[in-house]
Amino acid sequence: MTKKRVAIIGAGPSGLAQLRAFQSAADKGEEIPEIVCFDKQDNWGGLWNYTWRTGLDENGEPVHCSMYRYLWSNGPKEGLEFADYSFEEHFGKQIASYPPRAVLFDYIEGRVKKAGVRDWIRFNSAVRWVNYNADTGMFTVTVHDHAKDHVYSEDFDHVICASGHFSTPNVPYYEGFESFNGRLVHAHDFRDAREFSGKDILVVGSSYSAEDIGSQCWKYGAKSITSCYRSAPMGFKWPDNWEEKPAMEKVDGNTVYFSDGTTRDVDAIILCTGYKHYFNFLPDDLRLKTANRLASADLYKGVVYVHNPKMFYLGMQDQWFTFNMFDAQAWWVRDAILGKIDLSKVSKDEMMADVKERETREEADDDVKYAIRYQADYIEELVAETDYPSFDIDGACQAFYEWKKHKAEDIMGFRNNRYKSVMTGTMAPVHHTPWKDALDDSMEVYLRN
Ligand code: FAD
Ligand code: NA7
Repeated sequence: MTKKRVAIIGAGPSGLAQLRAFQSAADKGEEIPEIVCFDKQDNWGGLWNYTWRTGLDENGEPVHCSMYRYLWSNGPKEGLEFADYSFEEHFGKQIASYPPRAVLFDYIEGRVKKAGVRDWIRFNSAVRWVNYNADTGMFTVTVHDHAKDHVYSEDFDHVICASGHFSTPNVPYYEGFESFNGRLVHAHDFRDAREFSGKDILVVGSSYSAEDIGSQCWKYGAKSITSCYRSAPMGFKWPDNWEEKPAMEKVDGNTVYFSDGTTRDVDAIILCTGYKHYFNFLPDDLRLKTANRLASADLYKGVVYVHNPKMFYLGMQDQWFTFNMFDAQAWWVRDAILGKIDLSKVSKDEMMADVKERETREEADDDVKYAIRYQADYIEELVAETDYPSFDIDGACQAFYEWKKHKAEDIMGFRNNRYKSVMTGTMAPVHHTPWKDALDDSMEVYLRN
């Protein structure tokens, strides 16, 4: 019998979790399918693979990266640690709790280097289209190999979409944008905070990007930061040169008008207005359409596409937990593909009921602690059904609760705190330099504790 073939779209943290999941089964002597992972970038790591480029990449593909220089983890690393590969195993010692991007990239890469799965990935390979043929029960995946400038198609028994959902920017229009006399950019294209040193900037939005990009610009010398919200303020105790305003109404020249009747003159507007789930390589019958939420639409167990259960999605939820949640999902999807979890016994109605139940439970409370616990329960549920090493998820929740408290206490100082690893039980060291003074965030400097 010929081996099953599985296509994975994306070699970011989710796709890499899937490769590691299959490799760990193979390591235990299990028969695994042929795995082919496609990534349009020339390296792995997904969003963590930093590039200075914006707009189109060297191949003419939309640049995937939404990360920027000087980005440090926005949550404690103790909440995202892999259960099968600790920070201590990777770095040979415990490290401080909010690593810069390069340090987390190194950690992500360390596990898959050790697993030896790089050969399973075809880089510079943009998936152009996926088609499901009901007669053969196979997917045809069409790929542009940019290295050879060759477009080809191959058939697969399963497709796992791990292409991320924080890359295609949601860009609203406000009156006067076309004649704004400064720099107008979406967070996706923000790269270097030093560009805004000495400038008056406006960040639009009240979520992670607004908070962090505003904070970056503050750290690297912006003259003033104004942030404005559509629904609710972030409400942190901001530094003196940061003011939070209600919704922006329009722009005239360099003057921004807010809904409370006030105005502000700014040099730059940074739209931190979120991202779209965008899959231009998927037809209607396979394409996930969901809001950015914890209970993603149309995904049984958060991973199986209810309209075609041979197709899976990883990491499509809004995220408190990241790397270990992707792992929990990847191990579960692996076992569904290996037949250890029998999806043929689950009807479409049962799958839809599962999705509905998750949505209702998410909507039952809008408290932050509830949301963190909700996602922790989800991870626990999946981990219990596979051999992914179970870990102290309650402990990880505690780290997140403390993180929230630390942010409320000191938004420019929360990254100076430390937490205990739930994988190894070791307390992180205090970082040698307060975040606001740590202008050089290279891996070498960060690890000099
Ligand atoms: P991605 O990392 O987006 O990877 C998707 C991969 O799919 C990419 O490599 C891309 O090239 C590939 N791809 C896409 N389309 C195609 C195609 N058509 N063909 C072939 N390949 C394709 N999480 C944290 O835990 N801590 C943080 O501090 C943190 N900070 C963040 C900051 C920013 C600015 C953003 C945007 C996100 C942040 N995240 C953070 C969340 C982030 O979503 C996850 O950490 C993680 O990167 C998600 O992994 P993923 O593999 O699902 O998606
Ligand atoms: P999010 O978390 O999706 O937040 C988007 C923000 O943008 C949110 O405050 C929205 O306000 C706001 N928004 C969206 N559309 C508009 C318009 N039209 N006008 C004004 N404001 C708008 O995206 P982020 O980029 O902050 O975070 C994404 C990931 O990156 C996150 O997981 C982090 O790990 C890093 P709303 O509250 O909906 O009114």
